[in-house]
Amino acid sequence: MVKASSARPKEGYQQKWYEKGIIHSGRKVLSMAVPASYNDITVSQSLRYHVGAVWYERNFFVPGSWGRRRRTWLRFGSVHYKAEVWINGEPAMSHNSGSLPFEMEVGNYVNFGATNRLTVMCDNRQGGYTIPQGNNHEAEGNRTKERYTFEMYNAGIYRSVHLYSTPRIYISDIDVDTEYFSSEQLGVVRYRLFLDGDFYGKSRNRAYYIHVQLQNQESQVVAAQINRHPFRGSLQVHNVRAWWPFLMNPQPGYLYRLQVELHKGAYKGEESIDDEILDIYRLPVGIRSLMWNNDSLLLNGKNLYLRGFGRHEDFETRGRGLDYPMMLRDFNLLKWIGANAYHTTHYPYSEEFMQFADECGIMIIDEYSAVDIDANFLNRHLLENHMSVLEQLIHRDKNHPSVIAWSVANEPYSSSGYGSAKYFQSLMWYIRKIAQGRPLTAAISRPFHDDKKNNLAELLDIVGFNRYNSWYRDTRSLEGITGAVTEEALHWRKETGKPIIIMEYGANAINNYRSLPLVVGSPNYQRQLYSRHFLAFDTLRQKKWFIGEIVWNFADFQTAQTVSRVGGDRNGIFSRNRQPKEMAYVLRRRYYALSRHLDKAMVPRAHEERKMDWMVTFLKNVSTDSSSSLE
Ligand code: GCB
Repeated sequence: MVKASSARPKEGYQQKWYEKGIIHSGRKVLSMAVPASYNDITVSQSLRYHVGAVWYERNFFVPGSWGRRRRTWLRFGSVHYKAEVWINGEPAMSHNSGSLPFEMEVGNYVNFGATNRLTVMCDNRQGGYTIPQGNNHEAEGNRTKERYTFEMYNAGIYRSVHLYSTPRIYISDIDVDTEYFSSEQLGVVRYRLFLDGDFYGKSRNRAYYIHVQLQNQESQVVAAQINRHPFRGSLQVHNVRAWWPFLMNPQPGYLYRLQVELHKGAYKGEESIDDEILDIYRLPVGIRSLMWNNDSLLLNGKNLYLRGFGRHEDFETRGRGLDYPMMLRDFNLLKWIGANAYHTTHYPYSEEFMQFADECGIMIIDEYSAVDIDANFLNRHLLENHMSVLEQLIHRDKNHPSVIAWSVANEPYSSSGYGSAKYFQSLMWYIRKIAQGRPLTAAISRPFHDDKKNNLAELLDIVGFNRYNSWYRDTRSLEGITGAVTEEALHWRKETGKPIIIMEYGANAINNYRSLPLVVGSPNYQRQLYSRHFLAFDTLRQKKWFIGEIVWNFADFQTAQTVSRVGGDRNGIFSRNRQPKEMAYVLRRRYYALSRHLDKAMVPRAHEERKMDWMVTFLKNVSTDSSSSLE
């Protein structure tokens, strides 16, 4: 990898590094790991805070046998932020928003049975019309200054890059939609298949048919069908095992396997399935029904109460880079603490993560990085980008049973004025049309005491709000928390008549930082702050339309360097290296107590069990009088 000058971000283009190879760029060539954020891999300050382009390069080999008989594809899981790709010096593809995959058929660019050169330019500069927005290319003298949202400082090729092949005529996509009828123990899987490739005339209609099978986890076929153009149908599964979230069923996350074979030959009924198989596509499928109304969100007919976390894909050295051990560790901790949901703050997590969420029964509020949408840019350019990234997100994640809602924005400027009414009406109109059976939500943080109307809240199916009572707001005044949270939830309910969820709340805690009287930033302050939120949540839960509590943040995470964030953001319930802070034990008691209380879940036989009883009693009996001491 080489770093282009911040002051001359176009130098790589002007000097055609993609043609000559970066070794001839005259810049220092660094070894760089993929997948990873590049910021913390070396010891260079300037690379860590680099604003502008870096250029990656590597050679790769393509098997000779792929050339004639198959199609060759190159796929990037995520490059943050902007990517341009050359193959053997030829411009091949570009993509404009990190955290989402992009791919292209590259058969015309590569040499088969030979070595090829791949060059990727990755530029982390964001602007007013990009999503996320930023303003990090403001030059100060000959230096480019970073001005991005404080937690979006990393850059690089975050996720895996795959070279793969498909048949010449191939299954390019599947849409799956499921329903579960509990009284009959019946599951329905509706599918729609998309083919692509070398079709001539009307041959697509007649010359192919598909053999669709649904297999259970013992590889037994539980439903099957032979079907032809337009390649859509539905399968019925008797004695079905539904997909359930963690702690709502003893066996959460049950997945069937949908296998679709594409056959060449005229459709003649059952006997024709010996014809040549052109392609096979396998997809894990969880069978469940998702519904919502003005009071609740229901899965398989049961009311959901979400208890979970916002999180960052963040760890030492690799930054936002895909990291399997860390991902697994996080799921293990999530189960240990008894949570059932993640809000993918503030970008789509990796595809591997989503597959794991399906398997573990962890529900996902799926979000793209429309963070802090700035009022000064609410125009058509931003809107089109906003629509595009959400469409890409929905396309990527539509088949995951774990996805229970799409979050269209985090803390946007949504108060009246600046054209926000038109902006959000257009956005919501478009996303609603492609929402694939999920409700739309967002995390609102605009003040609610002023007389400005909120132009987004009223359009949502579920209203989320982020509020840092006694942390960013009224720091130290723990007494006011319970009343303030209750008041705000009641406000949004009154204004919208929709289910309400708290999408972020919390406080920093630095391990072993103790003092009496209490100090801000100590584990005890964090615990007290949370406990007072719990009092509000338990009052609100009685109202049924309050459907969840999401903590900020799962773990401490690194941020851009600012005086207010020395050592990063310490809002974690776990430390950055994924060890529990004191609050983790309290939250664990609460989450398991809620699971037992709401979903009759079995709770772990840990020594905390007795305390859990205490917690439930405590939650039931405690008065909301803010003077009750929790020390
Ligand atoms: C927020 C943001 C989140 C931040 C958090 C904080 O409201 O949504 O991205 O990290 O506050 O700790 O400042």
